[in-house]
Amino acid sequence: MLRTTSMIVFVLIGGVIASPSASAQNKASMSPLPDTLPMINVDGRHAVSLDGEWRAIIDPYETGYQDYRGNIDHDGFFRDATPKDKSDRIEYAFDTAGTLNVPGDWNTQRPELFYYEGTIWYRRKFDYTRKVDKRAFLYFGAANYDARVYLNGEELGRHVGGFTPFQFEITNTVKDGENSLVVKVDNSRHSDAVPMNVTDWWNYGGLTRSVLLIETPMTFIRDYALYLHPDRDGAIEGWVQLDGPDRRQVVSVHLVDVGSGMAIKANMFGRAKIHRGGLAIQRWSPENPRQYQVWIRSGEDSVEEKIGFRRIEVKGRDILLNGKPIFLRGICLHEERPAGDGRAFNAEHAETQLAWAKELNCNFVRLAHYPHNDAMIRAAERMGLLVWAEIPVYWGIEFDNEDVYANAERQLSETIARDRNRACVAMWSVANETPLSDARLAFLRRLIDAAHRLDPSRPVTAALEVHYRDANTIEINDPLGAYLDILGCNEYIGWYDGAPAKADGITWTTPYNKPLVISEFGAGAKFGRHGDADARWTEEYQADVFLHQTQMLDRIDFLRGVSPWILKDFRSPRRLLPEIQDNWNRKGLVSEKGERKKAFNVLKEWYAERRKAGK
Ligand code: GCB
Repeated sequence: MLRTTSMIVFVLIGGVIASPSASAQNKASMSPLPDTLPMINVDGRHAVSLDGEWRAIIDPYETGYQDYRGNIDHDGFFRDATPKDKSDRIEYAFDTAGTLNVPGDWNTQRPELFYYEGTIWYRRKFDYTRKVDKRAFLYFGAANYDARVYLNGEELGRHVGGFTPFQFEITNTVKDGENSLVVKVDNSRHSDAVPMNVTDWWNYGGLTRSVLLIETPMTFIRDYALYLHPDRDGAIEGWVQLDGPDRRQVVSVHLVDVGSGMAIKANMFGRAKIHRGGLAIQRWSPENPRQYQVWIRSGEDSVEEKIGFRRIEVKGRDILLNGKPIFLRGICLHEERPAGDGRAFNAEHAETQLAWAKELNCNFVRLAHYPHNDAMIRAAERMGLLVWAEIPVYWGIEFDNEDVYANAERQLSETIARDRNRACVAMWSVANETPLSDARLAFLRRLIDAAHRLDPSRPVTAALEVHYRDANTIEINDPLGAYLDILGCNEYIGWYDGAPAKADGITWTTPYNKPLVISEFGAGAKFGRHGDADARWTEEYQADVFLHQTQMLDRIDFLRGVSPWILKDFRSPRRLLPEIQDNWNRKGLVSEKGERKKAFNVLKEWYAERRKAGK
């Protein structure tokens, strides 16, 4: 949440400069949220959904925001305040405007919005009764990309970044009776945004995730972390952070299924440290995705959710899950609905796609290229899939721009804050295919430090680009590798880089003593298009790429995981080839309708063999 850009820059940059760097092997405990970040686990709280039909005014010239000279109109033409005089509202009317569903992208709700990029004003009315002993918050799961929020005509604040949650406290702004909530959402692309103006995915705009009105007691449980002690078996550690006037309250934490509880008094900062040993805890893993019902109570407040407990570490070239080396059999996913177009936003969307991943024999998914919705992460945890979680530092963003850095770090903080209690999240990725430069190295080193500082318990990775040492040797020597815990690398041998058989002669090497995850490889194929294995866009060609690739991957001795590109065909404005692409990136193993292409089975069988061989 930010009220002005300059404020958030100050907060974040100040944090970066003042904080020591940490490493993933560092066993220090995770730090609580800065006050600018939203509360966690909103599903486990007392909330009223504001989802459903919202009135929507499509405003490509931002008439509700700027006057005819292009100046910001501080009277808030579209903010839907009580009319001040008769001349108000001559040229717009929410009451008779069309509607859009929330959550949901606008592009797939009305044909005329399919390619729309710009501003839409959303309005939703709700009734409220103020209570003396309660606080009220508006919580947005995500709005792509730039959101300004107004309640009863008053600006609450602004949030930039399309894939992370934000909240505004409205305890003193909300009124008894009818309230008018207006949100200006602008998905215009900019070269100094994160992501930048060029991406290989659809720029779905709107209130793409749920909106909630959350009530809490005056002092409430804002944030917490609970995790397995890094060295001691059967010990849970963590902390609970209270927010409000009575910070020195007692906090109790119950692990319901093991019948164990603990009660600790919070300190003057509202922080209670948790430690409990001697617990018979089964560790979460893809084979046994065991979760425990956890209740946290303090004063009038209580939250609950299911949490899995596990350990993830990197040792030399191995990734260890609960102390044992694991090979990550993965697949990449975009956040799109499994059938038809549009952004995914609920558990059903998540479960359908993750079931396809399970059918492929996966134990891992790379959630590209931005933080996916909370329902996706929770479904992955329930279903036993480890997650590579990522922020949209993608391609050529402005690495020498301090505001861009602040934006990227804020999105990283918001992601880590929301998901740090998820056992399935195995690593944070800070970048995808970023070109080598000094500015980029400095930017990403800072971001890696920030990830380690915000969450010392998880490894940090990035999807690097391929560099050839000679015609037959790929060497992962990107200087960023020195700062990552896990090396990620995207390569397209057989598609952008030579013919499929080129993979047969390629050797991989690296000076780093670190595990490698091949975070992308793939080839385009239109479902139902058949031909010889050397005919591009056929299912046979794609399957051939997967055959040669998997044979090559078997020869990389420091390979510890793979996530081919990609589970399902996805919308992309960069994919222009008529009759084959038609604005779809066709590298999916299933079509946009869920039909399996031939390569699906190639990968499925290879993963079955790897699983059988225990590697
Ligand atoms: C990549 C990008 C991914 C693209 C993919 C492609 O390397 O990371 O976002 O969609 O290639 O299909 O070209």
